[in-house]
Amino acid sequence: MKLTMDEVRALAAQFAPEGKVECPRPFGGGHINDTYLVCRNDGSGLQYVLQRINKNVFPDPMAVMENITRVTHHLRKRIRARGGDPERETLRMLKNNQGEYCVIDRNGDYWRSYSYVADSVSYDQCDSAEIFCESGHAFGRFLSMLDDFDAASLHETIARFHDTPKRFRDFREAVQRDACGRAEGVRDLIETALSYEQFGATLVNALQEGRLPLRVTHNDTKLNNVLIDEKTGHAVCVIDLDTVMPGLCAYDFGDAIRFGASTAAEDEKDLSKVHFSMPFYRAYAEGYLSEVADAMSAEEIDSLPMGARMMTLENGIRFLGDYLNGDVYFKTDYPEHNLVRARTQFKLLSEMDEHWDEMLDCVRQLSAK
Ligand code: ADP
Ligand code: GN1
Ligand code: MG
Repeated sequence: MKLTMDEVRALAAQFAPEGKVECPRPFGGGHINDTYLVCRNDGSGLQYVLQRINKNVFPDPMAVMENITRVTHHLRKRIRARGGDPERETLRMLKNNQGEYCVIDRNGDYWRSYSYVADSVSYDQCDSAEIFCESGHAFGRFLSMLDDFDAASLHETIARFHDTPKRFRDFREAVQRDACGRAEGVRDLIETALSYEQFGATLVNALQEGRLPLRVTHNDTKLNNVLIDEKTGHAVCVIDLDTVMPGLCAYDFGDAIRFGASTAAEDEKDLSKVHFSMPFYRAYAEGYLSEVADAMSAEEIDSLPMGARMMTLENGIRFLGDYLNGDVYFKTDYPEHNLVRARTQFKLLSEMDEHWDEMLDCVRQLSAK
């Protein structure tokens, strides 16, 4: 049963030394966790984030926390070494009064708390090429600061997260089960999705054949997972570290593009407003590649635009699959929300297909040595 606000406040108080907090306020536009902003009521005015980890999505919350504490520890060292401010440029997980990183509520859900980055904003839709370019720098720096972190030592917090062929098998199952009788109404979209099944194996095959390297990647690089400094407009901090795992650069580059290089929100109902933006694509690629191109092979560079198509396809089948399953994974505000999201993804994908040559030329030019 859902917790009352008093119960949420009591959980938050466990992360405040004096045990005094103002009433937590829901905030942020994520699809997975429940996020609250908490203010200490001890005269310090300090704010921090309280978050319920979605255990339907993350079956082993302690493994998630172990990854995050290790990765942020490493990032802090690298940020300090380059003269940055670790308190602003990465998250700091807080311990509760018993010295633990998580508290468990009466439903068995895990809650954690971490530093709030003041004077920053995150965007649920991209309307500035400069800001998008900044987020490219941020995710590029994130990758390069983790280049000496042992990828194999990380827990796989969601098994086969970007294994697109596996996502297709799950999608086929959802279509077959048709748990809510919704499949008939969306036959057109199901057929479109299935027509991409063969393409869906491209990156996984390249990885298996050793043509692309595994790196420590973020795996969920949408624009609202980067905090932008309100005053300077520069990216400050990469957040939402739950899916930091071994992965391909193509996943990180690709997911950022599918979300940010769209002229409309991920859940825009009017498809005539949804277009793939080449200028935004270029802006992100400039930011990202200026940080990481030197460390990449030609094949890895070419995999980046492929990642954009792959992540758009993957999210398309995930949203549509969740719609067919009865909206059990992503948070939704109304019954067709996942369907609306799926339609924007397939619209974007078809426009990316049309721009394929330009997308490829762009990353090749930007990384030419
Ligand atoms: P989800 O997995 O649900 O996406 P996030 O960790 O991304 O959860 O948090 C949801 C939103 O809350 C973010 O998109 C951002 O807007 C806001 N947010 C999260 N952490 C912070 C923070 N430390 N400082 C400022 N805003 C934050
Ligand atoms: C979820 O957690 P959030 O809202 O940043 C999802 C991503 C999807 C994205 C689609 C753990 O991201 O994989 O691409 O929604 N995160 C998880 O908007 O499944
Ligand atoms: Mg998020």
